[in-house]
Amino acid sequence: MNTRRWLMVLAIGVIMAIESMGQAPVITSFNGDGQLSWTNSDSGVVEYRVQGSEGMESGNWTNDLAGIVPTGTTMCVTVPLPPVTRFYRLAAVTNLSQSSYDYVVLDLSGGTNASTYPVSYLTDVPVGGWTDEYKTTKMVFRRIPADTFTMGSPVDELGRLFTETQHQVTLTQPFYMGVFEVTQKQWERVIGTWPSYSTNVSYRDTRPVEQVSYNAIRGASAGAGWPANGSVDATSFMGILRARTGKAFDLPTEAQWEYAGRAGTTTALNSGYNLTNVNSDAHMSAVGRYSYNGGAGYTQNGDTSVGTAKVGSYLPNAWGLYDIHGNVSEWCLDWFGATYPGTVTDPCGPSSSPVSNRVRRGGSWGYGADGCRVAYRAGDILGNADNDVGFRVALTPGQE
Ligand SMILES: [Ca+2]
Repeated sequence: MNTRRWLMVLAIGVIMAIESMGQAPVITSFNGDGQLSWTNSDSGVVEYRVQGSEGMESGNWTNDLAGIVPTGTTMCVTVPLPPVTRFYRLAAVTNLSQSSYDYVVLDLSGGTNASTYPVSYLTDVPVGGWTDEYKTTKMVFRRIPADTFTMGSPVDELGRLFTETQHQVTLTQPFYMGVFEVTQKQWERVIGTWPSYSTNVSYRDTRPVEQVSYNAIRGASAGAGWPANGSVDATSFMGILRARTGKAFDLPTEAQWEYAGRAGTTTALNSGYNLTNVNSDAHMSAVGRYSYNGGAGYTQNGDTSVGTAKVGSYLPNAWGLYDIHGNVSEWCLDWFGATYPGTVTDPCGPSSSPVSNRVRRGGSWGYGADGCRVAYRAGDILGNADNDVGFRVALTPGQE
């Protein structure tokens, strides 16, 4: 399909110049903040992305502005503003399947009264990066490729526990993992409550939600069925997300969590470093909030220099995931077992736990460096809602 619609942006305003063929969508608005949007009403399978150029005649449209949108969805991207004169177009994409998108974005802005949470797709981090919008009224997920990796820690890793036996794990399906821990504002948009210990209203929106139990996230009835099934209670956080998106959002399995958290690394920290101290460690200080870079000073009404940090405040891993180490410890789907099985494919944890412990991973603001290692494992009782435990959301295609 040779279809193009042009949008020319000048310092004096916006002119839409159209070269029209077929049924391509039109760029419908361009506001003062550089927000360019359109709705793809094409009834076919063609998808579109925004491309920009310094000159309409140059033929150089390599600056992809990262907005692919399937049929029937409204897309909005941020583009550079004048005084630079730029031209934008929608380019048809005919050979990308949905699984090729690098990011999924959920729009939670409708809040608790919304009947749907729109889902859109991005091929890259937006121009300007992940603004607070993506930590409050939206939620963003990164595509994680399928592969085989070594789970657990080597016997000589400083701070290691006996529960971290190394073994080969194969994940046969790519999945999407939350770029950030779920924040207090995101929880409020879905559930309508502010359950967290850190209550300072000037900072709470972009802090991770805590004091949320596994039962509150997935439900104590149907949601207790993992690994026999992936059901959740309709009134739980995941139940509401599923009802409003039609997609089977859930916690990650413990293997998905560690694989995504490592992003290819085999060291204690996903920055490629091992610890030199089990308590205060300079490399740990760079990748997450823990006891020795502000965590220990927590107070209920403190700002983000103590207790939990604003999500995304420290260095991400190679796949762009933030706060794998520290901030809040993160619930995973699986029952906690002190030992790992051998070589496994798509593991989903033990079939039960004698003490009703589900896995939580990554350590928190209350831990030393050894408890924030990517291989570190802990378990917690289903109904516990500790002030250093939160979660991030995952989506595994095929489980929808
Ligand atoms: Ca964390």
